[in-house]
Amino acid sequence: MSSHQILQFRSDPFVLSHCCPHTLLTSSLTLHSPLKQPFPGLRFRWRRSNHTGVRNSTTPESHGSKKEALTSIELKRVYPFHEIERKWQRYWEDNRTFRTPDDVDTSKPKFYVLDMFPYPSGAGLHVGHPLGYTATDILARLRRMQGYNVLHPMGWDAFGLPAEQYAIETGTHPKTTTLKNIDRFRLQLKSLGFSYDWDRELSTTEPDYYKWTQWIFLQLYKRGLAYQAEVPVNWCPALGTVLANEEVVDGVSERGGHPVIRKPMRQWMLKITAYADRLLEDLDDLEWPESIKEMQRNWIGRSEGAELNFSILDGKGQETDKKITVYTTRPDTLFGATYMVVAPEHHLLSYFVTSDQKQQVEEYKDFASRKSDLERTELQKEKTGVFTGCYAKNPANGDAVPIWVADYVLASYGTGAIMAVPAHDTRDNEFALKYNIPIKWVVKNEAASCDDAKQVYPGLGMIENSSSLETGLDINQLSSKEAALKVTEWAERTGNGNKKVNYKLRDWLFARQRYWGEPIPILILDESGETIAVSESELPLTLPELNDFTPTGTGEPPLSKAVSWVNTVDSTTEKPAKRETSTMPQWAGSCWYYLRFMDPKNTEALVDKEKEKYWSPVDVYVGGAEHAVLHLLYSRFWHKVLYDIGVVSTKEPFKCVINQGIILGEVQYTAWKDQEGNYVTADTEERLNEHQQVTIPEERVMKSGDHFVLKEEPSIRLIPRAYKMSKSRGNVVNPDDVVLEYGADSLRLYEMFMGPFRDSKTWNTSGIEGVHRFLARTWRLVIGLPQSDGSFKDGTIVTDDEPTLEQLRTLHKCIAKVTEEIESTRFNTGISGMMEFVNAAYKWNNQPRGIIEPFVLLLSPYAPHMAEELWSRLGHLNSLAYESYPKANPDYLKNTTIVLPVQINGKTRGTIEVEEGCSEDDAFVLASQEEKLRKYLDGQSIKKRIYVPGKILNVILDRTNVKVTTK
Ligand code: ANZ
Repeated sequence: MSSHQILQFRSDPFVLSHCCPHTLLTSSLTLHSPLKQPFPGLRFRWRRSNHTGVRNSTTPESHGSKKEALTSIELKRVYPFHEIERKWQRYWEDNRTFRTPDDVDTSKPKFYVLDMFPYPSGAGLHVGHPLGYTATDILARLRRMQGYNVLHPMGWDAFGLPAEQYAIETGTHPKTTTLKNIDRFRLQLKSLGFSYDWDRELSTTEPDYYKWTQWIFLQLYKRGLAYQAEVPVNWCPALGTVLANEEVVDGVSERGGHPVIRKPMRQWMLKITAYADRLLEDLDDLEWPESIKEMQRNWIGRSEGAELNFSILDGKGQETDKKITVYTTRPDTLFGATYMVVAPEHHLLSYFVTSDQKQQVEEYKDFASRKSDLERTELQKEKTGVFTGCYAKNPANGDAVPIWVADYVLASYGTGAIMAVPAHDTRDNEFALKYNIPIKWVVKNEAASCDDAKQVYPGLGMIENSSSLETGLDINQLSSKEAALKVTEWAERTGNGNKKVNYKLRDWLFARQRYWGEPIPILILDESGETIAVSESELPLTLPELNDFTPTGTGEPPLSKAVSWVNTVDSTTEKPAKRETSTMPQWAGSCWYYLRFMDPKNTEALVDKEKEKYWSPVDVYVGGAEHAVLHLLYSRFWHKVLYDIGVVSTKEPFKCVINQGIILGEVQYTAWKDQEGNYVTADTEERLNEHQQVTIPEERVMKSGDHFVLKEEPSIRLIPRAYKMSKSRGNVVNPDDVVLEYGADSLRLYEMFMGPFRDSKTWNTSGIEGVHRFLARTWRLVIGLPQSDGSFKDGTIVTDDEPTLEQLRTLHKCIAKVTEEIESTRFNTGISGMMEFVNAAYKWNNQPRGIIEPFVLLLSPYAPHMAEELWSRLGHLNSLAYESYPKANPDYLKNTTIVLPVQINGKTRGTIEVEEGCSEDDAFVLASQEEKLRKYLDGQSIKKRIYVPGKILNVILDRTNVKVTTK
């Protein structure tokens, strides 16, 4: 059979239809080589749908994008994903296929792969969710088939603000909203075929779960790691409530636009700072992206420096016994401190502010209370401040320096006061120039000198202008480093200060004035005001039912309205007490859920010790980069506390963390039109903003060089841009629509095929069509072509023939590639490997079982529904979920062609490229077809052939007899 005949036999009408949609139904016998039509890039224009291809932020122009619906026959011809997917989802559910038993055989290796569990929002899943979930699902399915015990659970991070806000607006209880949203999320996730063990599903809002969140809080409390302190909160007088940071936009409440001020309130805090060093050190051994580790390091923000004391001077310039302590990382610049700044909230401010300046200072404090810490420290913002009228003594030289109050100094960092060195600190420099404060250079280096008093040099260098006869301190000519050491030693010796390590990390504000959160299990005794822990045996302390979630107006949390719940007695002393009415922040439940998944039904302990020992740590944890800092830091903190008290056996919870990239909306092409309605090209026109923007559909766009232009008017350049998906932009892609139109396997495959897993990428409907087509081709490769009514026959066209060497090589190369790519989380190139296999297989004249079955197994982690269906049609009675994952045989992976010298009558006349192990006959046929050798062989008769496989072919001609023909 010639290769052409093979192509005819295997020719696939559906490949052809992509390039020629109009011939879809009539051209099924047209002959094209499938190889000439690789999968990507081609599109089913006739299938473009409204749901998945919406792009209309500005005025959309529709032009010739007529959409035709698929007939039911056409739909069937593609492949029956609607039937298959539902069928297998039901099968998995009925058989609890992915259940991880409680009593796994612990002699087997384990693999715990976890998604950052979602907040079940009212909007349902977006296409960003399945990106991470598909990746973890592929890993879970792979490891199951490789013989691991796999833990792959899913749950809900369901406490939080939106449900409560919705409750305030509509009166629907947050629990009702939450359960409804969870049901929807669960349904959506199941429709995507993820292999979660649904028996382990949990929600942070269930008392059985938050009992243990409360238990952990009590362990923290007992160890002095949970305490109360006065801390500033966002207080909105008009709404009478405390607001979360995300509810405050530019100093006003998001709801209603009312002014918000910072007001100190008694709050529960967690002492995460006690773990700062361990949180920092243990980062080093984690297999996390370097960028996340760096973000965590910066957040913890360890810095080394000194605390130095400046005595406050009285009105006559005499030293008082009160001192302001500053924190500095640059003790070497002490002689350059020409003023001091205290934060508006500094505890000594009211003590030393002079009566002349009092009013100005009070007004300034009020002004600063309206800003968040973030706004206050923004570098670009103009610095503001007020002189307090008071001076302090620079301990190094006895100079009197003015004390200012300014909000660029935060009360919450260091000591809330600084020595300002305007020659060497940028912020101080800006401030000093604005308020005419002297600037004194004390550090120089080759690149910077003090010629220009307005210049600032923040680097290190050689110290100058830094000696005092009065104090005897002299650091001139020392390097910054030596000087810093000397100043610190001097300060310690003379009682003027001490060495100090500081952290940016603050203790964690752990209370919210909200209803929809875990109650904090603390009682306040009526008599003494003393706080005591609710007894562990009384947990869970359940949220009382409440119908009115509106703020109390006093700043008291909504729970204070549950009077009969609030008023209680301490069970041990029988003394009357009130319950704490603040609730925990949303972070609480997500801090430890990965532990509960190991043992979700345990009523005696948070997690059984043996189970924890087996499953810990999480091997792969996948989620969005937005959780790179806080969630991971808080979990690590709780985990370390649990480690210290013997609940967990590992120091760190997550061995490997991967952040998936963001999916941006489909690229939108923008053109501009002038008043007359003529297009204006985007590159030359400067005043584009004055023109009307129009969005151009993709079919009217073409690429010209590096640019995109209007097809009908190529001189008009367009601007392509991908935006974050948002309702207002109208570019949100709903996964449900994609599943309906292309099936879950196509969505899974597409999200994996879009690009490298960790990169941001843009949605592209024609991309789904590409992978959908690949799946359809795979289906027909195994099942055969559809019948005239569009349906497919039962069974497969697979044969029991022995696979050829070429088939085995193709398969094993595919196995090696796909396995390697999944293991390295390069899911996109794994798919390319499978596409190459299918392309190659289309050229064969048979599809042996020994080749197709392993391929179906390879495909299954990516497209599990189709793979299960093929597997069952191949005659298997059970799910393939626990079949052995194919292993590549290295014998078939070797580079298989060699260059063989060919001699004619003992003289080397040329070479041929042959497969290793090529037979003598095949080698001879190749030689006789080779251009150079043909002239020696054509028309000759052969006396003898000497063939040494892999080494040489020698053809001895019979000069008397002319017989060979190569035609
Ligand atoms: C004098 C000085 C001279 C400083 C100089 C810097 C450069 P990090 O590294 O982030 O820890 N600082 C101290 N407490 C502050 C507060 N509560 N609010 C705002 N700024 C504060 O930064 C430490 C430096 O930040 C300290 O060192 C202090 O300014 C300032 F050439 O002291 B430095």
